[in-house]
Amino acid sequence: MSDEKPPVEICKGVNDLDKVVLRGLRGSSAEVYLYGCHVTSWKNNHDEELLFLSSKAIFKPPKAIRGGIPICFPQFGSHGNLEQHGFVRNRFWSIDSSPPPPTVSCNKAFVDLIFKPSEEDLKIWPYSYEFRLRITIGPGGDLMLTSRIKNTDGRPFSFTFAYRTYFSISDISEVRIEGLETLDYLDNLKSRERFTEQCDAITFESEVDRIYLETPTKIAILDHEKKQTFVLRKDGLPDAVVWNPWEKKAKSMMDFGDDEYKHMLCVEAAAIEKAITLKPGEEWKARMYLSVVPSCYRSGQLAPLRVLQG
Ligand code: TA6
Repeated sequence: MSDEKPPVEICKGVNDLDKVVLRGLRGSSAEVYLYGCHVTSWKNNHDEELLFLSSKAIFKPPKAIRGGIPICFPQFGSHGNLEQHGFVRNRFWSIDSSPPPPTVSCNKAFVDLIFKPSEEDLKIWPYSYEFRLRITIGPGGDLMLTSRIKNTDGRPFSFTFAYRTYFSISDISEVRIEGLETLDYLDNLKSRERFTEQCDAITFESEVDRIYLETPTKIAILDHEKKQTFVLRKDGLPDAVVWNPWEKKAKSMMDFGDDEYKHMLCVEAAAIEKAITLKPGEEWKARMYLSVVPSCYRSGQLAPLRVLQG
């Protein structure tokens, strides 16, 4: 009896919440909770964790899980009359019984989850829709999230959206982001005032909370100490949010350790500046593709640039 584990396994997680474990071919894996359709773990072929999950994360409604990849819909942030970041991140999703046809080859492990608003949700946001999310782990360990939102209502509706990925990093003072240089951004620390990025790479020495506008489809997060680069590719998501709460804000969050800001960085594929509007019957699709590559960085030689141009 081989003790090989199945590529897709539904099991119990923290607080007995249902989760799905996806296993790649060479040891990589990912875990998704049905609560919030929340990816809480992504590990490489050496079983090393690539996503940050707070040691104080709360796995209990109505709190969203602190870390991993929370999904923001139908509202990003507090700009609108809904709760911060919308509500699908603190709702229970279900396994999709009629998923879209699999476009993925057989050597990929994937799961399809679906969310449809309840009567209670319709009182908060009065539109009907079907939100399908496919999470796939590739043979090489890449992680892909594909969202399909279909307007099943008789009226058009508009929304904003984000995959709020918390990357696990060695030390916040040792990382830099490439691909956002010269872009305009809205600074959430300055009532969304608009600025232009002057630096040729983004580094961190204080709280950062910015929405970069109309970014390239590829962004690199270089971790010198770990000698690795996260490559974030995105389709249908023009913006990118960069967030690190730093010391003071970290202390104000009860589900976040005081020093944990040193080991996480949020880089979020998003559609914020221009809300997405869907007419009745229309479907919107957005994809985020995460991979991690070894990177050697010697001063003056932006080896990882090859990653962005590759
Ligand atoms: O994505 C960055 C951000 O919008 C920050 O403004 C900060 O508030 C963060 O989200 C966390 O939000 P949360 O509601 O999860 O505490």
